[in-house]
Amino acid sequence: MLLGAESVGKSAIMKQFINEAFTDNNTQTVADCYQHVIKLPSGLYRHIQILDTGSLNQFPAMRDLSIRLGHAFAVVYAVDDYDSFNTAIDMCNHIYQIKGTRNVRIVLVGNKLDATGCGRLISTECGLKLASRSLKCAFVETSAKLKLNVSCLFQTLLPEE
Ligand SMILES: Nc1nc2c(ncn2[C@@H]2O[C@H](COP(=O)(O)OP(=O)(O)O)[C@@H](O)[C@H]2O)c(=O)[nH]1
Ligand SMILES: [Mg+2]
Repeated sequence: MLLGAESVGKSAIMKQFINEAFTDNNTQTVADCYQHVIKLPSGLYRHIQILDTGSLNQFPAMRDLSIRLGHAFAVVYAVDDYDSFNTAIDMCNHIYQIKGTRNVRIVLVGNKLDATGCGRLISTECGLKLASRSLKCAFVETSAKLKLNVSCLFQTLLPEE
């Protein structure tokens, strides 16, 4: 399940993973569900469903139901958007709360890695520290635009067997 603030690039990451393409459009997502077959490191194939949440945040009851049913979560922020970083922190804690345990597969994702220089507000160290020390979850930085680390993200997110 892909969660995070509006416009951080959730749909772009999804499209890069499924279609291997990047289109620079900013269409709002309500909630898109993708079916995909992946090959696991063990050699087995698994059928997975990925839910790209957008405006679902405006429907907390539905969002929380999806969280309750979900197996793995990518919580995305944009490295050039401080508010989205705070939203991601809140979202991770919210997932832990709903699941009632910290034993949940969460990957904190800093997207828009290509926005370097003055565009970047959240450093790699900052994201990594938060993930490892406070949230105790995995961490990856991606660029949906340049297709950096997108497959790595899904590898971390999905089960090994
Ligand atoms: N520079 C850059 N822009 C991106 C990246 N990913 C998404 N975007 C842009 O950010 C905007 C929002 O993307 P979208 O996928 O719709 O965000 P969502 O609301 O989280 O689904 C669009 O204009 C995308 O082209 C990225 O990795 N780098
Ligand atoms: Mg979207």
